[in-house]
Amino acid sequence: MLKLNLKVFLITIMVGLTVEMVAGVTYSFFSASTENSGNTFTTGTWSSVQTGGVVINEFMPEPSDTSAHDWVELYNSSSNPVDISGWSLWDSGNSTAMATIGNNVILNNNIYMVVDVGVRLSQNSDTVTLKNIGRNSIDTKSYTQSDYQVGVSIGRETDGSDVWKKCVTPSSGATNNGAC
Ligand SMILES: [Ca+2]
Repeated sequence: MLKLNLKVFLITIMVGLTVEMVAGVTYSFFSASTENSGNTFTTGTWSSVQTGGVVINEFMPEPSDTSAHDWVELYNSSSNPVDISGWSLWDSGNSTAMATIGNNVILNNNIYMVVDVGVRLSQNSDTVTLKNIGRNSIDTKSYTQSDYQVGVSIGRETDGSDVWKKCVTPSSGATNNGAC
């Protein structure tokens, strides 16, 4: 059973798919061309790349400089790095994403990423949705015209929390704590 698992692991690497390693587990690696017996070696502890924990933390539907682009701040609220390659941001009523994250992008825990989403967020009401590479919704936040104000962002009161506020002091790429 162990050998079978290792073969699957090696095949997975060969076809270039992401391999998820679990924190606290020691892995052994082998040459793909040899049967392995008695030649194991061990590594240290690996941190795990998860698929959850990233949230929409803050967004700006209309910057003070009205010629500037709207933006969405993502925040990894989990305690692990998250692979966000191919994830995308959407607004309502459009069949194309506002922005798509490129390949090989890992968002470390407690880190922010600000995404330029063009000029897509409505001045009336809209919904910002974060989807993973499989186009499954990871997080979504709607706002109404009463939430909309030029130069004022909409953000979580504290990073990752469930309380949303209008942020008169936008904090793109930095903590919302004390700013929203
Ligand atoms: Ca912020």
